[in-house]
Amino acid sequence: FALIYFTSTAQDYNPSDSNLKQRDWFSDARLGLFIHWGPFSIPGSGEWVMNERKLTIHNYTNLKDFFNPIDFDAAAYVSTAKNAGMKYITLITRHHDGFSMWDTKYSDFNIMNTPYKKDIVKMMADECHKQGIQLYLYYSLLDWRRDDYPRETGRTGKFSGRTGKSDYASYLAFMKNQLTELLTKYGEIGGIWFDGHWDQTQPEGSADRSSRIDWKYEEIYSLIHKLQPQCMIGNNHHLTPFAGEDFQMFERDLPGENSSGLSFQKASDKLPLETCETISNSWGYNLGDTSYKSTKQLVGMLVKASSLGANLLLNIGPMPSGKIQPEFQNRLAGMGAWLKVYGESIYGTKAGFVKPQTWGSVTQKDSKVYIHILDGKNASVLFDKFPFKKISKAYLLKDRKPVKYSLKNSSAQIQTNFSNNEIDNVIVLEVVK
Ligand code: FHN
Repeated sequence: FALIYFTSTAQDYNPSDSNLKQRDWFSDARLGLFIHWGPFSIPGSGEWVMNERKLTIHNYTNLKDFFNPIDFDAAAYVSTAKNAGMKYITLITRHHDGFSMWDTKYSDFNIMNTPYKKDIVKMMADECHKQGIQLYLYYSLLDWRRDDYPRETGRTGKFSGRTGKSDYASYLAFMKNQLTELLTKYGEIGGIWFDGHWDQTQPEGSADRSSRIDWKYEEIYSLIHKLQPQCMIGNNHHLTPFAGEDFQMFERDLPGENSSGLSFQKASDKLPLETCETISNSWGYNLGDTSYKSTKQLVGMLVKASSLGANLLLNIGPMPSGKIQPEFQNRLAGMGAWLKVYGESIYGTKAGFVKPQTWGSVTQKDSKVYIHILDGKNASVLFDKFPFKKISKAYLLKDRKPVKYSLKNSSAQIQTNFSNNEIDNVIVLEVVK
């Protein structure tokens, strides 16, 4: 007789109840704060500065001796996020430059070896738990400094200065050790946000989008789910979600669009969705980038993402000192003020019955349909396949002023001739299914 052993792998992953609950929570949350910050902020040229300026490992490593963010205030970060109407924070713990923002035993290139000497992940985790906001952790799979990371390019050139032989088994053990620290020392973590998979994807343009290495995700993912079953896993690989993942993200793109040229994946109809965007054009602090989006544009992004059933993870790149620049503060405050009035049409909503239109977008919750008029030029909007039997009421969300409408033979027309400067005129339709 034979004994059959079942091992739990990512392939046969069954999310725990706590994980399903976390997914539901996440889907309702709709807005989060992405924070790209670390010693890479010092030169003020974005988080890719090491790569773009072809800095040697030796010279780049010197940055840790200058990282002393005396103005960093975790409590202020968390309250800034909360006041912006954000429900979670996704913090860079280690970007592609390999710097660890926490007290890790597994790399010397970490925050405790800077003049600052304080564990930023701990300060943020403590404050998030205190103020009741969820913490997600960004972790780069790609590393520009470590010898064992399997990348041959630049190994001998000026840029890298890497000397040893790549050794994925060793690199994987390192990542597992670090992830274990992150998931055992900082309380409950909402999710892990992986990035950098694309570094190993076959060259652009090739029909084969597979990876040059086997990342052994089943080992990484099952470790995470074993340590914290509720912890959601997302991977910014720009592909269809892999087994073991709990949410799907789209970088600088709405689900189903590929305007950035990065998002080849179809939107999942099973997993929660998230799209990430920047306020200026940069992720990390960039002195030269003043292309700030307006509050109206940012609200428009949030509305559009919500209308497709996705969260918006909106990024700030704090200054090297730890200060959040006023241009970001100002827009975050603007979004918070807008959400105070209109939050009902965003939080806890589902995708609308139509895709975003030139005039705006639609979100839905129970028997309410929210028509977001982001561009009020049209006198009315027409839905020729309106999927509800009846409209029992139509009014402005802001002040409940009635709005004119008609519904005949599944064709609904809603009057939208607004001559105001609202960021978004939100019309509520109370409908019968
Ligand atoms: O290379 C990174 C980039 O620096 C940034 O972290 C973004 C965020 O989505 N992800 C990568 C590019 O895909």
